[in-house]
Amino acid sequence: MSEQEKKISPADWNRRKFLSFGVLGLFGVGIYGTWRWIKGAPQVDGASAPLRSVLDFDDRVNRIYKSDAHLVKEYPISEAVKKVRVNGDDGLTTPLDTATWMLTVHTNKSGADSVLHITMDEIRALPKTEIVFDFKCIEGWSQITHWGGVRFSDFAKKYLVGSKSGAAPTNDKPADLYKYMSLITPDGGYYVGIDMKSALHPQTILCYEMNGAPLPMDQGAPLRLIIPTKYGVKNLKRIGTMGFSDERPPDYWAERGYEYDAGL
Ligand SMILES: Nc1nc2c(c(=O)[nH]1)N[C@H]1C(S)=C(S)[C@@H](COP(=O)(O)O)O[C@H]1N2
Ligand SMILES: [Mo]
Repeated sequence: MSEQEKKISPADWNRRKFLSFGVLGLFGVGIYGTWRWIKGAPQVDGASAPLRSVLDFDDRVNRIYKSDAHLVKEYPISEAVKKVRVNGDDGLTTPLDTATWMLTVHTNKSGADSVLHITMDEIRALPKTEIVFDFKCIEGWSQITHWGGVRFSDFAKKYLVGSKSGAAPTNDKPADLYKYMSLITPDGGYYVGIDMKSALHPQTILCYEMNGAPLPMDQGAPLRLIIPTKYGVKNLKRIGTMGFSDERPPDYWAERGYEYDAGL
């Protein structure tokens, strides 16, 4: 036996055992207590209240650090994949006649519920823009994809929606903007809430083309949202109804425990 290896007396051994098991036990009780606290807390939007406040804190950090000047990286068209993945068909399973489809918009102008019905021809008549970017899904895949349509900001300026007064909406006048836009599929099977600042972001588009061709049905024809500053979940396919409010609109995945803003 070397000098360093001192003998431990049985009493000392017992004391050490008692201490370490005690610490381990307390640690366990602590974890169990925290778990009980999280489980027992009331549910807020599909997550227990303590977890939901962590998710909301995340949203706030994102909002502070990601201004609308922050542009998502774009790629040359040649890098866009030809076989675009189809993910999620909630709200797409009911038959839809794209020829008679119209976009329903609840403008909420001056707080009154006025409704617009806008055809695909009217939407196609607006300035067209294209974007190639890395589309990211929270399930852990991403794809460089190519989309075409009208900037939401151009649409909103043309139809004067998104502001409370009915003036052209702009991020320069936040007091006159509704806080949220809601989008719902025609059958109500999928729905998202988008903060207005992100909706008016220059890369957010109401999309009707993919790879230079009309949007396929399973990708959300006739019109979907493409919002590169957010995860796939917010890129609602097959828009039926659009609305504006200061309250957070119902959101399919936020109700199932995901972060509300889903910002990137
Ligand atoms: N109507 C509708 N839109 C939806 C979904 C859905 O299930 N239904 N899934 C979302 C998710 S999770 C992702 S990742 C993208 C996928 O778009 P893609 O199918 O065009 O790849 O659509 C989003 N929009
Ligand atoms: Mo997704």
